[in-house]
Amino acid sequence: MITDTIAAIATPPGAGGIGIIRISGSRAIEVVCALFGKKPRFADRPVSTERQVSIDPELSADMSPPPQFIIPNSCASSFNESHRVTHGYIFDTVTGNVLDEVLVISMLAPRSYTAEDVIEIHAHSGPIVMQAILEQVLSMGVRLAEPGEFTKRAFLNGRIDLTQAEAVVDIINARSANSLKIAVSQSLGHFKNSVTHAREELIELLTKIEAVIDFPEETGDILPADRAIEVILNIMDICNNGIKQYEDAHFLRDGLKISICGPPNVGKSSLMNRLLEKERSIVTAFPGTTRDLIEESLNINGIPFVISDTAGMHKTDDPVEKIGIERARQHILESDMILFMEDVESVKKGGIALVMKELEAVVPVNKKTILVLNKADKIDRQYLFELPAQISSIPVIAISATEDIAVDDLRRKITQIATSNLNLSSAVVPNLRHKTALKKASVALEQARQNLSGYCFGEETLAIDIRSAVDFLGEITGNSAGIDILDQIFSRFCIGK
Ligand SMILES: Nc1nc2c(ncn2[C@@H]2O[C@H](COP(=O)(O)OP(=O)(O)OP(=O)(O)O)[C@@H](O)[C@H]2O)c(=O)[nH]1
Ligand SMILES: [Mg+2]
Repeated sequence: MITDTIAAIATPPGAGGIGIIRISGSRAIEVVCALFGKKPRFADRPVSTERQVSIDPELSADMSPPPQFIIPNSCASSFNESHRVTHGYIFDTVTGNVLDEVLVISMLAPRSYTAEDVIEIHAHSGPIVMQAILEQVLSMGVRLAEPGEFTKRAFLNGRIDLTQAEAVVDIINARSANSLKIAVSQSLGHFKNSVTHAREELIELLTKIEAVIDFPEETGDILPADRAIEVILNIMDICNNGIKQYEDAHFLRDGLKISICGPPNVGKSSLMNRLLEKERSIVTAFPGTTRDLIEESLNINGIPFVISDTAGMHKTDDPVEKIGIERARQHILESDMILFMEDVESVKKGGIALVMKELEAVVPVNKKTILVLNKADKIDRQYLFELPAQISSIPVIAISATEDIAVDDLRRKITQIATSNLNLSSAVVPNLRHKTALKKASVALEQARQNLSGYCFGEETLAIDIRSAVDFLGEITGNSAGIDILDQIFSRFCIGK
């Protein structure tokens, strides 16, 4: 059970309009009461239940009469009302100095982010004032929160499941409108609901199987195999659809890995810079300029990409180039899409079949690929018109990276290919962790199905497989996630979230 009270600055560091200090736990209200005071009033207008504090002479320089303020002793009545905003001042408990004028929002358990009592102090956002207020809070015996600890408490207190906790990070890190849509859908619990429903159906099935094992005489025909197979197949469908949705759409969250590769000096780095709209890669007229992988994130037509410029591939004895070329080869295997580039003049001379041979030597057949013929500005238009738009299922496009010819067409082609299998109607896109668990659940269920079809291994084995599937689905929502999984997920958060 969680007992201590935690606090952290919840807004980014640096100067800004408003900075928020968040406190969560059973002592949150008591702590803010000790630091908070209503509008300072002068001693000549006392209120009976109030206590006196002095104010920093610097702050009170233009105030008269002398620096003696009176603040109410008890603010508990304001803060004990949930979702109420209270205006006032935070004081240094030792000196009595006003630290800042603030708004305090109280959100009482369980109607808060963590499902505990939560206090938010909205102050002026400057590093010194925020730190001073936080130190006051911590001086009251409150612990500084660890990264993601507020969200972890929301999970441990049962307000959200693990998929919703992960969605919080995805919302913060969303790199496009589509990534945000997926993250918000997940935070609203759409993925959780489908996994929870599937898991509950399996638990019901498991209960029946265990009854058959424990009380064989009494249960009779409690478990018709056809009905059990139907349930299992339905849940396998849910798992397999989730896996497919990950394969087709995970790039909307993680960014689609796209790699520009090809022989040296064809203009790979020039295209990289053109797409990024900045001079990121070094461009020279000398072959072999790019030697290492250069990776950058970019957004094309609302789709997030992670694009790489690679070393030109050719036979060489240069040891540094050799390493770069090996990295490029490896990177092609790891990428989701390849832009294989050639100089259109060499294509005109050597024929497109030769280029296709070079391409097939380094790019696996099933990889999404575009053949990009660069330096179109140097070739006659007639030749460009005659170029095929497609060769053996690979789209071909002629562009000029430096003269910005047809680069927009290339952008459109890239996004069209990237989204060709995309179905965002459900907006549920599992992440890699979910996909791995769905795969394991699906394998366990397939074993259970085979068992039921032939009743070859008996009810005990059937129960083991179904229990495994229940546990794998529980890993997704957090019902059966170990400490290591929780640590891994919450370490991705920032302090204050
Ligand atoms: N005329 C013309 N020249 C280009 C075009 N794109 C690139 N170049 C030139 O081709 C040369 C090589 O360009 P890079 O972008 O460095 O080529 P690269 O493929 O990255 O070369 P490596 O890093 O050596 O593999 C430079 O002189 C560029 O200015 C283009 O569209 N038209
Ligand atoms: Mg280069």
